[in-house]
Amino acid sequence: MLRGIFPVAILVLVSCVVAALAFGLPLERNEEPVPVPLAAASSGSPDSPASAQVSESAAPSASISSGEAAAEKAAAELLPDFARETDSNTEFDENQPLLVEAPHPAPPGMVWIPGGTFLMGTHPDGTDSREIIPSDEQPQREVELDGFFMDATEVTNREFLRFTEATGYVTVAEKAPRREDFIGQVEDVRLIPEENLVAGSICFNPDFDRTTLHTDHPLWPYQVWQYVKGANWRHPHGPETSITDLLDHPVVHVAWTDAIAYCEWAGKALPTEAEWEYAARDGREGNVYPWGNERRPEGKWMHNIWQGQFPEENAVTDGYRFSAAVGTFPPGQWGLYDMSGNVWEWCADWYRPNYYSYGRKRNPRGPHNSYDPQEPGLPKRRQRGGSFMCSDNYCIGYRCSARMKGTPDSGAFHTGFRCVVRPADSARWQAAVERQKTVDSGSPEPQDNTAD
Ligand SMILES: [Ca+2]
Ligand SMILES: [Ca+2]
Repeated sequence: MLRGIFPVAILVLVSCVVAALAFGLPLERNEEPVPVPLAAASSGSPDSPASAQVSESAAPSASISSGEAAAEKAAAELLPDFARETDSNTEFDENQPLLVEAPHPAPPGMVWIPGGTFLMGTHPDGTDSREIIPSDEQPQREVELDGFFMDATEVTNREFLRFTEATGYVTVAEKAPRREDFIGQVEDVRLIPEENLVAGSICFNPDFDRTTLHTDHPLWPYQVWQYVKGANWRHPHGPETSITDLLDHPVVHVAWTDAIAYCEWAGKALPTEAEWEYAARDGREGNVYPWGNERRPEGKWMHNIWQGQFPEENAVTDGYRFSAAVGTFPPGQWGLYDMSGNVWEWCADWYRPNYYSYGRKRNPRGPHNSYDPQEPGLPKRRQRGGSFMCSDNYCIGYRCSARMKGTPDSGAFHTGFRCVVRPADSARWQAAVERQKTVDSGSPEPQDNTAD
């Protein structure tokens, strides 16, 4: 049977939205639906350099296709995770002091995030809290991190273009899903019309029927999201749109697996969720936003989000209905831009709502595998920071401590990423740079920063 929140993609594929609504299932009111699986379309795809890493590190990824049994298996794995994580951490010496000073100059486009200790998550009595604190942000806990380099901005279309031109990489959203990819997710895959098995991704539907929108129905968000055939990072709003004028905007419609493929090429990595939150807090503690607790200091918008009542009206008082070019809004003291808003950013970690109750203190890497009680059969990776779609009445993902999740092989028009380089991996980054120099010689791609 169908389980959990069934993604827009699937509803569209089987062309039975009304019937699906009748299944009536769970969607937390404050949860922005990060739609899913075309996901399944590419999981296990052998042509992605990321796929090997995913299957290697994540037993539950196989559970995508096996419905009930997968859910039970995932639930059974909830507790043993603690032992697995503590067994697998050998990449640093706990007796060494935290790495605070940068061991070498920052790679181009990156900034140094000095190591330190911080409080991760939300305390019920803190300024970082809200009326109802999502349970997965608790308990607040002390975390120690060694320093690392982080991209100052979200990865841009210009950077992702350079990657695809060098490697020929094709993203998940650019590949047509296969009927068999949906076994276990759709009751009868034969019901999927052939004409719907086309490549695409998830976008907002600004023309949704406002007369039939009932926000007290748990599945109302699916009325305002749509699967757009031909939408992908090159065509963010559908096949008729392009990135020609968006080269300095964040790349979107990238799945976690796409982000990992980029990282492999760049000799970088996705930040852990702890690294991301620590960096977002910008050396301060207990604040709602990276810059403090005041939404608009001196009346100035500090991030690109949704103003007004979602989904009916976006007042766009920050100047941007969709993404803004990276670096449009002010940076923090560590030089990071858009850690709140603009686009969601993938993190490396698997999702488990109770991870804060048992994760290790120093350099936590997240749980060994995923378990989301809302959708037990679907493994999830973390996303952070909120997007231009986040409003005060819905999602509120632009807080430092807010957590989101998504299946690793799905993207959307408001989701991108940024990378880190940990000093222990500097040689890997340097080697990637040398490889890129070889490929770049003879590349027709226009060079930046040319000053004649
Ligand atoms: Ca905006
Ligand atoms: Ca962001």
